Amino acid sequence: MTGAPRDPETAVIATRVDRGTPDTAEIRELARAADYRVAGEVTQTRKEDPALCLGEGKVDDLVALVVETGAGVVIFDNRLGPYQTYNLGTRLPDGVEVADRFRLILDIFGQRAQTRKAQLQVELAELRYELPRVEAKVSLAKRDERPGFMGLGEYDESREQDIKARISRIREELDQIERDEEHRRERRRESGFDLVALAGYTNAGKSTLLRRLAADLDVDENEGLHPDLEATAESQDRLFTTLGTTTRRADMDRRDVLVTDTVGFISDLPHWLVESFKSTLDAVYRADLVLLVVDVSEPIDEIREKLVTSHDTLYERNEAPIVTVLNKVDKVAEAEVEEKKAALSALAPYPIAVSGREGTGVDDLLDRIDDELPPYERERLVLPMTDETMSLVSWIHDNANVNDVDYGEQVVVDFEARPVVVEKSRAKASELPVPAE
Ligand SMILES: Nc1nc2c(ncn2[C@@H]2O[C@H](COP(=O)(O)OP(=O)(O)OP(=O)(O)O)[C@@H](O)[C@H]2O)c(=O)[nH]1
Ligand SMILES: [Mg+2]
Repeated sequence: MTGAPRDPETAVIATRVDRGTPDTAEIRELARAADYRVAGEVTQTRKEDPALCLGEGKVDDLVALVVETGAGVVIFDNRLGPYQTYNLGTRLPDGVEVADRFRLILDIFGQRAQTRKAQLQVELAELRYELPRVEAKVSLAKRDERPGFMGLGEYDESREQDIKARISRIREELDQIERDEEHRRERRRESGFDLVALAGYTNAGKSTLLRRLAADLDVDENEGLHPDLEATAESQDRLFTTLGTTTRRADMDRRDVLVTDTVGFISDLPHWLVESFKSTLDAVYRADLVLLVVDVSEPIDEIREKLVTSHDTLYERNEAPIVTVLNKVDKVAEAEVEEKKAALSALAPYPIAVSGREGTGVDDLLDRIDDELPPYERERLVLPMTDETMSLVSWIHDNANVNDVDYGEQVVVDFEARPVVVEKSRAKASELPVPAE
């Protein structure tokens, strides 16, 4: 058989469903996100073949298509077992790679991981993907009583140990990063910030909305408090544009709010993959408020399904209130938005409809953020006039909304702030030296 010369960046898609019509839209988008050119697809509706996933005849079609197009990789939308991957590899021309949906997602994450944390999470996910595959090989070698058969058994056994050791080292490092980040969140709250997180499926428009909500980047003179502030939050019409977390300050007069953008969800994510990204999702789990962003231009069934999955992921750990944001209203007629709101009312009561791209509804969203966050407390402190008093007054200016300061024999500060800030100001006030009579 002769065909096109093999190109490692050209992919052929394969999808099998138990029943119904296979839909390859999402897997094509994923392939595109990993920078593959999709040259063709084979699809099949039948129950899974244990050896090859697809049926024999379909695999022949697949091989022919690969030869014809010169594809260097076959991407299955299904999850492939280790043996299926191996068997398919033996059918395909030499050097053609076989990837499944999860392998592809890991590749995309690997390409996008820039921070140490993101890289560790990707490596953890890869090792967790590989571990059961190696374990399967080891147990097979043992069952066959052929340890060391073709040199495989022993190598795999030590590989299994290496993977386990590496997993526990990565976990330790990620735990440390999580502790540092938790500490940073506490410091931010103590300095008067409310923490809001954007969550939702990939491509819903989270990063676009973040830019819309964000004020300038000049957050704070406090060195080191905001090392994750970024000038850009990239948006692209592509799955998984954002992998790390980006934090920016919201443009609000009433409060100091930091908004964090996070990695998007996707359907069918296996548990181990979600777990590997837990520390990224901590920004969501530990926020004071979550904005769950959905693309309102999608079909209602898809929106519903995405909301259900998002709620499952969030409610497991989340205590903060969730506000559903229906984004991309510029793409649909107003009547359709109303219809969809009504249809979703059980899942998403009182959603806010916005266009992150055009800015529609963003003021309503800011009002809603203000309403949902815990109310500010009002306080009036009477301070002795000492040298240290001025530094406390300026601290209060930095961390609260000051209504009035009265300088007389004593200093009277009237302000509103987050409860933690009020508490801290009281503590600081009680530490002020009492002036000598
Ligand atoms: N028409 C329209 N397009 C939008 C709107 N908001 C975002 N988009 C587009 O939708 C695509 C995805 O937007 P992003 O902001 O990158 O989405 P995201 O949720 O951050 O995606 P990930 O980072 O992959 O999780 C981009 O092409 C945006 O320009 C909107 O309000 N209206
Ligand atoms: Mg993004």
